[in-house]
This record gives sequence, structure tokens and C-alpha cells, in this order.
Amino acid sequence: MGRLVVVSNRVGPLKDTGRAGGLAVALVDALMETGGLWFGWSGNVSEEGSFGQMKTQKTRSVQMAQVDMTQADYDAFYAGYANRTLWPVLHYRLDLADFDHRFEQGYRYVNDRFATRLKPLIQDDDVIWVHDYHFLTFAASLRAMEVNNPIAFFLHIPFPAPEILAALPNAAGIVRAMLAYDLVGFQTERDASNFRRFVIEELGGIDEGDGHLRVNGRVVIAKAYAIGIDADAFSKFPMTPDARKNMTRLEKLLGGRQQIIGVDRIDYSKGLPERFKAFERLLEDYPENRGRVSMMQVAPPSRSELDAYIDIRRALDELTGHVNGRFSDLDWTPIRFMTRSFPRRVLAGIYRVSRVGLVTPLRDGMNLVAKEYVAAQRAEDPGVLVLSRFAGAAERMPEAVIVNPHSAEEVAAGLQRAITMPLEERRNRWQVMFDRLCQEDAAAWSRSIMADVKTIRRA
Ligand code: ADQ
Repeated sequence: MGRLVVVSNRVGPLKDTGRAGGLAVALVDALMETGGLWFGWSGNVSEEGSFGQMKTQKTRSVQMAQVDMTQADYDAFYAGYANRTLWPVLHYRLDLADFDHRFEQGYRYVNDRFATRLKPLIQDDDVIWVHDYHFLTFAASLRAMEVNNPIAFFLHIPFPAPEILAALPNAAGIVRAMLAYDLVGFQTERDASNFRRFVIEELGGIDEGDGHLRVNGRVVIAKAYAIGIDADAFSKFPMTPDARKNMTRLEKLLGGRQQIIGVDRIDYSKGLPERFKAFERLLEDYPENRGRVSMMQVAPPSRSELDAYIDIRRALDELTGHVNGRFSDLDWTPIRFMTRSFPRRVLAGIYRVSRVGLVTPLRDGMNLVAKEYVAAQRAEDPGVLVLSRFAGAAERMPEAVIVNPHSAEEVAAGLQRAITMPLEERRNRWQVMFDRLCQEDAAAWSRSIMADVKTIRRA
């Protein structure tokens, strides 16, 4: 069996540092199975950029290879097309998108350059697996260099309806480039069908059923493969010493009161200001919760060089001050807002002592926090997940309390329902979700993508 070659914007870490996201862990597992190579950006900007020396490192059967970018690459490819154009458009936010034509050029250039650096490392029987919106055109670059290996792609963020995507200048060109992949995987059925619809309506593709599209005499698989977590491992995190120590601290502080927990990178897709307003609405509409239920929001900053991100941070500081000023009591503060990160084990403990997990993105590919919150609960006395209908996770977690994050009243009512839900109902809902999480875990996700891409025979 051939090796696996993973391509993603950021590479590693190969060891579980406690802070690494669940995705890194899932990919390392997949890489360890066959041995392989993980290729991507080093995270560094330098004068030579991708022409500079490749940084390599090997741990057991897995090799990492990373290249730099120049400042111009970073501006056009990463800060530009990826984060100022694709991220907003794919999250249905045309109002925030920056359509600068130089960005697309820079994006395609970096995809070409990275493909050029990867090519000499590829062996004949390798299977290549490319990740996320930074590399939509990567397979097209490789094919132009006559790489004929099977290449799979997975999009971690949503794929919008064709009516939205059509606003992206040269959307057809970008989607046509994506058809150089043998398999294009999405988080949800909705995303996959949006993509198929674009290919059929705009590019003359033919639907052959079961996610198979025929275009230009070739077959491409475009299907949903919902990303999972290692639910079994995560469910044990709250028992680790690090988690327990912090749980004790938090339980002491709560003193029997209930806590709602939110954990998200600061990003406009996560619906954070809307969430804070919904919590305020809870205290207004259901005053019995004053002094009894608090909300903790953990939100490490991300992409803080972009204006849109600075604005949210400011809005959240103001909302926290407003709600706390209005409702605080001597021994109770309604909102605790922390812009920092925690090791994943500690997060798991925080989830476990929180009666409600509040996950209300305006759009989200999947949202792993929703899954981690459920995995961390105690079977005898589990908390309740309140989940946005616009998170990909909602498609496979209907037992959560599903809400529309744009409606403060609806989220407040959902919170009230979660806070007052009887034990028996909490247990029933939780058990179904937890069993499904264990079955549809990270390993099953990568296995099914790898199995499907190998069914495509290239002419
Ligand atoms: P993200 O937008 O980053 O991921 P998410 O799926 O929630 O969103 O994953 C975040 C990860 O970071 C989780 O594993 C979480 O535990 C961790 N994390 C968040 N805040 C943290 C903190 N303060 N301290 C420590 N860890 C923290 C993108 C897409 C998602 C998709 C994932 C995976 O936007 O929709 O689910 O990729 O495909």
C-alpha cells in the first residue's frame, strides 16, 4: 500500500502537545497507519519564500516538510484571497468580502509554487490528500506538472449555494480547477449538494448518482464526509489530573450555580456578539436565572491583523461590560470573557462542569467544540448542547436543542429549556449523540475518504 501525503496550510504538530486541534491528531493517526509525508507552509515569511530551503523533520514513519512564503505571497495568498475573499464568501458573508483581482493571482501563484516544491517528493503509489480553502487549485497545479496520483480534497468550511458563490469573480474558474481532484469532500450533505449544483448548472457537469459527477470525460466524487473527533479519547480527558485540578477550582467558584460555556476562536462566523445578546435576553425574559446562571466565553484571538476581527473583539468587550454592569451582584458576575486558550484536557474539564454548551455560529463548516462538549459529559448527569442550525454539526446532532442564532429570543428560550431540562431527557438525548460520535469518529472519517478516492481510476 502506498504512502499518504497530506497537504495543509499549517503542518503538525506530530506529537499531542495538548493544544493541538483535533484535526492535527486525526491526520497524524492517518499518516502513522501507512507512513507518509505532511507538507505545507512553515508559518514563516522570508525573503526567499518558497524558493528557500525546505525544513524537514521525521518522527517514526512520518516526515514533515515545510516551506516559507514571501511577504508578497503572504499578503495576496494568505491574508488576501484565503482570508479576505474565500473565508467570507464561503461563510455567506458577501458584505465582508474583498474582491481584489491581485489576490486570486497571488493565490494561484502560491498554489503553483507549493506544488512545484512538493512534486519531487511524490512517489508513484502515494495517495495525496489536500486540505481546506487555501488549496482549492492545488490539484490543478499538480496535474499541470503531470502528477497522476489519486488526489483527494477536503473542505473544512462551508460551501455556499451557487447563488452566493456566483458573486465571487471567476467562481467558475476556481470550481473548474477543483475538478482536477478525484474526490472533493465536504462537511455536510448541504455543502456537497451546493457544489454539485454549481458544477451541473454552471459547468455542464452530469450527475451520475451517489455523489459521482461526470465532467469533461472524467468522474469526480463530490460527497459529504462529516469530520469527527476522537470521542473515546476526549471523553477521558476530564479524568486527567490537569483537568481535575481546574474543575475543582471552577466548581468552587460556581458554588452550585450553573454555567453556560462557549469556546470559539474570535471570528465573525462564530456569532459571538449575537450570543452575548441572547444571554442578556435570557436574564431579561427569565429573571429567575439572575444570580444563578452565568456564561463563560473562552475566545482566543485569531487573524488579528484583519479589521473585521478587531471590531468583534471591541464589540465583545463592550457587551461584556454592558451586561455585567447591568446585572452583576456582589457575589455573581453574569459574563466571564477570556481571550486566551487552554490545553484541550483542561477545556474538557470546563465542559464537564458546565450545564449548557452554547455553540451558535452564524455559519460553520462543522464545529468541533459542539462534539467535544458532548464527549466530555458525565453519562449519569450530562449537560445540554444548544446548537445553531447553521453549524454543520447540526446535521448529525438533531438531539441537541437546535436554535436560530440570529434570534435572541429563540436562543434565550433554548437556553431556558436546556437549564430546566429533566435529568431523564438530558440522558436520553446525550446517549444517542455520544454513541453516534463514537461511531462517526475522526478515524472513520479519514478511512472513508481514503477508501473512496481509491475507487477512482484515472484514464
Ligand atoms: P475552526 O473554525 O477553528 O475550524 P472548530 O471546529 O470549533 O472551529 O475547532 C476549533 C478547535 O480549536 C476545537 O478543537 C477546540 O477545542 C479548539 N479550541 C478553540 N478554542 C480554544 C481555546 N480557547 N483553547 C484551546 N483550544 C481551543 C475549522 C472550521 C470548522 C471545522 C473545523 C474542522 O471552521 O467548522 O469543524 O475546521 O474541520
